[in-house]
Amino acid sequence: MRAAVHASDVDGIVCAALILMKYPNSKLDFLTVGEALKTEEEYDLVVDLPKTKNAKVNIDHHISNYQRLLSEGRLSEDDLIDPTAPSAAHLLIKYLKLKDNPRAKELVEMADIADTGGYSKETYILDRIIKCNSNEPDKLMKIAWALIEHGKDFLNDEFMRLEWERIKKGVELGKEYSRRIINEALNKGVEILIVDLVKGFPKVAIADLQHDFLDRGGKIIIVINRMRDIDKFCPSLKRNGNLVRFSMRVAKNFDFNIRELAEKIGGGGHPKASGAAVNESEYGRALLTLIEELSKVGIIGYYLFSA
Ligand SMILES: [Mn+2]
Repeated sequence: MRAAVHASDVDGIVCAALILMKYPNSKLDFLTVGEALKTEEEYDLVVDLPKTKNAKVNIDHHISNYQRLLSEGRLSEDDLIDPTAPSAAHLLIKYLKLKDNPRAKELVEMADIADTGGYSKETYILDRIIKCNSNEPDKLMKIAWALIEHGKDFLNDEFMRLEWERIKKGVELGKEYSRRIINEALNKGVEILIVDLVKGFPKVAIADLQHDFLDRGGKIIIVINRMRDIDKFCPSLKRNGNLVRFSMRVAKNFDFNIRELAEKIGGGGHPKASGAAVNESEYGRALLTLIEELSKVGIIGYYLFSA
């Protein structure tokens, strides 16, 4: 089995684990969405990613991929794409006929929680370990095998335990910075927060910054990552050329489709969680587009972070 999965989240790595459970000798590639759109590699299976050029079967739950395939006439009978599925793993477990396997079910549960904005201690920790290692295929394979062996108790795996011990420090520092940023914003009555990260914010804590702002009553948060320095806690997370990353989240109870906004600056994703990567030279224009659109929605705050 030659397969590609999404490199940087719980769903993607759970999909890798499911494939390895069924086909232990699979050769897996861990791709970003951008890489999937470009690659010419031939795959038997492409999961939790846009359908690659030479993919036999695509299994996914992103509506943007679904619409793209429809409009390009590339959706085949063998593909399994359901935008209402909570995770790609949710579809893959059926495709691989692993539904009666308790370990497989346990892993899919984690993917469902992770991809629907839910929370469990396991998915939280697993997500951070994956994010930190998302550029290192060998480590991602180790994580997938640890999931197969230990399921939710993956911290019983020596590699996973040591990784978490290390990464946790970055999470804690990020929490401290986040508290400062969020307090200042909320004190000023900000509803929509744009945080522009220039230096020194632990990348592994970006999701917490977003979560905590929404948890404390914020409506929308956009984190812009244009940090150039090597991350202290996750040094393998290098910046992708001249790309600036925008990560967008909307509060559950706030009716706004952030995917449409993400698409305006060349990105995509889900209604509550989307993202975009824009060239540095386009950064100013993208920021302006966001501010223009969001100013119709609520009070915007802009926070430039450098530590
Ligand atoms: Mn997914």
